[in-house]
Amino acid sequence: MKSNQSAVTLSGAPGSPYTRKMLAVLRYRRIPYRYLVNNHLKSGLPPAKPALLPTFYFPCEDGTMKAFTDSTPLIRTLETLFNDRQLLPPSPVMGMLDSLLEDYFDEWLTKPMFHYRWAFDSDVDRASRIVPLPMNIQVNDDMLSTVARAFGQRQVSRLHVVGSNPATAELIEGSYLRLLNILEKHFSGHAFLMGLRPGASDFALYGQLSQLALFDPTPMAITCAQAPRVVAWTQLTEDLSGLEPKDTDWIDDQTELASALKALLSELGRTYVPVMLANQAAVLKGEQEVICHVDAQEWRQLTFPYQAKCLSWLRRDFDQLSSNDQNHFLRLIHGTGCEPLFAKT
Ligand SMILES: N[C@@H](CCC(=O)N[C@@H](CS)C(=O)NCC(=O)O)C(=O)O
Repeated sequence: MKSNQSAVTLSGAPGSPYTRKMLAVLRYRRIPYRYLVNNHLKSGLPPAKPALLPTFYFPCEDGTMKAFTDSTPLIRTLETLFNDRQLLPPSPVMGMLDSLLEDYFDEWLTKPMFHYRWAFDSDVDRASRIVPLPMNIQVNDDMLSTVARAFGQRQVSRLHVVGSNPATAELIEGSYLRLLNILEKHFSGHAFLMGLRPGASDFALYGQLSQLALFDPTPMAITCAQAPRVVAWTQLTEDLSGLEPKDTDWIDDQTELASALKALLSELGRTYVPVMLANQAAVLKGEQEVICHVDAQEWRQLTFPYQAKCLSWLRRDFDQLSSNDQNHFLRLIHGTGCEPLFAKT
């Protein structure tokens, strides 16, 4: 693929957290873009395989357009194609931390997001009727009812994919409430997770909160009541085109980190870490189901090969750090429960 001066093209939808993550990245980075709300087929662009939102289209050397998905590598691609206002921290240790937090929001916070949207009647009703609408806003009412019913039923039937069921509901909701408390405290002293300027993790968090804090009625009410700063932060992070970041704005890994992000890392250690490790072990053994314990409670979920890949990417990044940086990073995460992710096996 090659960079050119023309706008980056992507297709996505407002109800897709990963689309919102990438739109916010493009706005912050002042990268011109063309946003197609699911009409890429009309525009003659190739479909992505698997078809995921958002899909980016980049011109290849031979002049054809190629479809790319997955926000995490897409952020890294945009860093190499566009030089200004980069969002990966220059310090390798902070970069590692940013990637770990990004993965937590992408792979764990999506559980509360999907759970709240599809496990409560009021949320199911709103999402079924509104999430599909931007694809064809002029659809007639009869057709809308049919689409809403089919879409809602499909999504509710997929709750198990993120591990949501009556037995895990409390655990998923508890993790969201604790996260809100941690973030509310963090944002009372810091503009972003990565300091006075955002990193990839800030945008991953924003993507999920664009739904949890601003769209779905149950988590929106909880977030507004419990964490007003988190709601305002989500509104602000949607469009950071006016922020003027400086090189000195990154959070200082030597002094600040211990107090600011340790609580967040401990939250990862409590939920995301045991599930990611058990998932990887189950994928390696070819098992269909992950069974592990979170907070001394049983967690069952279909194995998710993609999440095993996410963990291998994090380990690859860790392995590429110098041994000094590895030790520094391990000191930062010491005592949080995140250490087993990077333990030598
Ligand atoms: N890891 C991907 C996840 C993308 C993803 O799961 N997108 C959802 C929409 S938010 C999707 O397209 N799901 C397919 C479906 O619902 O059929 C990323 O970071 O971009």
